[in-house]
Amino acid sequence: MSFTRRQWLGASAASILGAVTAGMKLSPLAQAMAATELSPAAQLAALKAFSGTVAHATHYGPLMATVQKGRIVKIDAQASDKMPTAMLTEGVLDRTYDKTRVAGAMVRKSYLEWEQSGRKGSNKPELRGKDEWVQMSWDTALGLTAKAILDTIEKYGNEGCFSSSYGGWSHAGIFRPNVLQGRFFNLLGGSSMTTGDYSAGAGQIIMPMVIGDMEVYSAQTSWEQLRDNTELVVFVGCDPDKNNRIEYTVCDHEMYAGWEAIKKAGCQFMSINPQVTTTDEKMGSEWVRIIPNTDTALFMAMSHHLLSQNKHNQAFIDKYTVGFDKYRAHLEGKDGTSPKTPEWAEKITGIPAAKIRSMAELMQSKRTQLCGSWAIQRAHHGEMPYWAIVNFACILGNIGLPGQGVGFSWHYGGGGTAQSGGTAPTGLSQGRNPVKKICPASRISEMLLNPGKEFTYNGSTYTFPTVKLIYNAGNNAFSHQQDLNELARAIQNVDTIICHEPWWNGSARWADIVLGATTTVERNDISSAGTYSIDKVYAMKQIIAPQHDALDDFEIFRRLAALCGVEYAFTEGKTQMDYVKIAYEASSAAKYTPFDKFWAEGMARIPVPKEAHQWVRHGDFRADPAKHPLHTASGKIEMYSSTIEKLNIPDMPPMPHWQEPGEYLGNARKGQVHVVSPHPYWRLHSQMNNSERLRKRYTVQTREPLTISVEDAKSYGIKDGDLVELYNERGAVVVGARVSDKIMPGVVSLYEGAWPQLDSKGRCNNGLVNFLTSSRRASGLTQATTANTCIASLRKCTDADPGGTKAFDPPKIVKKDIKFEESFFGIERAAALREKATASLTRAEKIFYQRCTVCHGPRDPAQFTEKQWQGITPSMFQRAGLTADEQKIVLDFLLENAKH
Ligand SMILES: Nc1nc2c(c(=O)[nH]1)N[C@H]1C(S)=C(S)[C@@H](COP(=O)(O)OP(=O)(O)OC[C@H]3O[C@@H](n4cnc5c(=O)[nH]c(N)nc54)[C@H](O)[C@@H]3O)O[C@H]1N2
Ligand SMILES: Nc1nc2c(c(=O)[nH]1)N[C@H]1C(S)=C(S)[C@@H](COP(=O)(O)OP(=O)(O)OC[C@H]3O[C@@H](n4cnc5c(=O)[nH]c(N)nc54)[C@H](O)[C@@H]3O)O[C@H]1N2
Ligand SMILES: [Mo]
Repeated sequence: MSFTRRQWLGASAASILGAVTAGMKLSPLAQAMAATELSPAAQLAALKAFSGTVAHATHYGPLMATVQKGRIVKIDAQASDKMPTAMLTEGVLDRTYDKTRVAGAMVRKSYLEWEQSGRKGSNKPELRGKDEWVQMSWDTALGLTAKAILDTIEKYGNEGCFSSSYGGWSHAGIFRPNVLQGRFFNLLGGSSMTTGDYSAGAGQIIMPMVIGDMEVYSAQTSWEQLRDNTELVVFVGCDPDKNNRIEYTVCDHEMYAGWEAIKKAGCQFMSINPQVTTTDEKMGSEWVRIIPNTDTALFMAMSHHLLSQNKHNQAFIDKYTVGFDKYRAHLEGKDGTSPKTPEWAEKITGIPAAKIRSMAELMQSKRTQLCGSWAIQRAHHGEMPYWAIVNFACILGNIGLPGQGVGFSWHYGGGGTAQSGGTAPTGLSQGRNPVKKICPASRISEMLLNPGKEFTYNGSTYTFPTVKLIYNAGNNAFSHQQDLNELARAIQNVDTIICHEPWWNGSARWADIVLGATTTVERNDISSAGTYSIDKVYAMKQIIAPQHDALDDFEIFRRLAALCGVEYAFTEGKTQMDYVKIAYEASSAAKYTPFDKFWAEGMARIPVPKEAHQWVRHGDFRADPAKHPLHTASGKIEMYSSTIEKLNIPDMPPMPHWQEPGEYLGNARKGQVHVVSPHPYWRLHSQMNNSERLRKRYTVQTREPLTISVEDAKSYGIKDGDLVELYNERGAVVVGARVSDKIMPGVVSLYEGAWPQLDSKGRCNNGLVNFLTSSRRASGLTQATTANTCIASLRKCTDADPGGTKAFDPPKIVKKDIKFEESFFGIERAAALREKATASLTRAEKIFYQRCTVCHGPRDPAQFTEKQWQGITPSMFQRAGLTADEQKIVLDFLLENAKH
């Protein structure tokens, strides 16, 4: 496990050779090759001496870093970034050198003592978040990591190890830690996995049943069609301006011009939202205030109204939908429920009945595009507003018309951009995970507190595994999960928590072993731009040497793999730079630009065909529903679903129903407020909360800002800039008031992702909203998060601990030279696991597990029905770049093994 050359093979060729072979003119490829011939020490020295500029790319945008003697002194956006943000130019730089960096391999003090005593007594899980840390050699820390994994598997099976690394928001490249983690574990027989995600967990299960596609991760009608055709855009909690400031790939902000043009063409905008967004400010939207979590009632009432006026599009309904009569009977109250009149909805939504009528008529009389956010489905019964919106669009009859209909991804990935149809660079596969135990994202506490408990998910019944080890890489679970006090209790049932992290944030502090990872600017990688457009490939070149004693995620897993005897299977004998090149060659950009030119220039384009600018979502289905049926049970839009009826899930009716959320303003006590927790304007979730310059722009008395209405502030005696305590039975946070006329009374807004720091009274002193949110599930169908279903009380905070937030003070760390006998780790136990795991895969499995699992964890084919796979695969296949032949092989495999 000594310091190997391999780690440095990927070091930035330009930087190294700039210093080492000064004056020589080599192609970047030749430089990269030559650099690999240098000794690791020489490569490191070269990086540390380098001065010049280096191109890199991030979730925040493509950048050009100015480096002086191995240190980044300035970050500028590349010319291709259409709207650079301070996250790119300040945040990336600040966080790289911040004092919160995890300097190397760390083990929690009480955990270490527990291991040293032969696991006798307790490892004091209650001290997570407060304990001191011991920094030790990578060899010892990785030995302890491997030992913990093998101990767990020995006692509880592979399913005793759980991956909370559900998503890939860490960085934009192909070496995403969650993917590398899956690859490593699968070589040892796999682990229990998180399934689905927090983003759109309800939408992604309900929409395939209703309209045959997840919709949430699908391309939208092109902006040009909206510019040329749309008269009215309706945002339902949708905020493209804020949420497109970052991307899952590299965000170069192509979308702003698209929306500008739509506005300039005279389109009218309406925003149904408890608060005004920056999108609304830019587009001049009419603001319709809605009580949070009541959109279902609004869309049902608008539907009711159009039916009562005979203004529904019966021809569309007949040709393209099933189940209308049942839905109509429910809307009209012919099934014994109350009629869903505008008066009925007024009481629920807070929108006057007359307004509901006029909104419905406006949408019916104009060429209307409905844009639903994901925020509205991160709520109790979050499936229902989506379904109610789709059914309303059916009643309008405008689905599939240019610039009209319904879409749920306008705020994401530059939705509306024209698609190249090309293939993005993709990285290593995760391989096949033989462990079938899953935990839907958002259920982690429930799983840990209820091992063996049955639950339903997407129509099947599963049981929770007994989890004794959590492995978390590139995910901030102790930030993104709801009800963190509950999670803190639940993880006390777990022996070991391992976390790869560059920074001392929540997940690092609440872990037992923290493996200090390099950040994106400290290694070579590759990405693309435009989640949907895939119109550029970006080089993510190493800019500086790893900080402190940090290692790349790839290198951490390589060393772990080496310890467990699966190094070759993990690396396949390739270096990180080899993988970068392979990924590039497999991308569509390689057809137009050779690798060395791409790497030298930092970006290569994938052309977008002209006709892509005219693309219409659901356009094919509209044009010929017989030839292009939807992948629903009926091939049509299901306004009522017999499939769901048969599943017979108590909280999941077979058509949109208004079901009262477990907590909302309609059942809150007097004086309580609804807390919505949107995604932050100045961050990507928790990332960059440690940037001091960014914090200066938004914090109030060093804390996270709380948007509160003028009316509520007045009634609580709160002034702008005051500290506020927001609390409920689950927890409490201290935040700073931003009094605003852009939020409705009764609702407060607190961005997710502030780092945790508990004050002397156990309140989060930095304002992490997930100490307040509830871990209630959306429904028994989807088990999705309900982050936006949250009621709390508030008061002016007059007893805050002095000195402001301490969330960015690193924990206490001691450095120690700890050694164990090699036999202590029991590494030889890996051999048997390795043997069992390397059973051969079929060609179809290889393609599926290698090419289709690079973004999210591998889906077990049996999780979805044939129809669902047919609905999900087209966009998945395109992005993964499968040939027609490969698509057929994989689809056959999926259909054969689908849920029956
Ligand atoms: N209340 C509330 N909660 C929410 C939401 C909400 O709307 N409201 N939204 C939910 C949603 S949709 C999501 S997607 C989740 C987001 O939750 P996460 O995906 O967990 O969010 P991030 O904070 O982006 O986590 C990325 C982590 O990777 C780390 N990282 C960065 N670079 C590297 C690297 O190179 N290597 C390694 N090993 N780590 C790295 C970062 O420091 C960070 O800890 O939050 C969910 N939680
Ligand atoms: N800048 C930035 N952009 C991001 C992210 C980030 O962290 N930072 N994260 C990315 C990720 S992982 C995701 S999942 C997406 C999230 O995308 P979304 O989930 O769509 O966005 P949010 O920011 O959570 O919320 C958007 C709006 O929903 C409104 N809202 C909340 N509840 C309701 C309701 O009940 N009804 C109505 N009508 N409106 C409601 C809020 O007031 C807010 O204005 O964003 C992505 N984009
Ligand atoms: Mo998300």
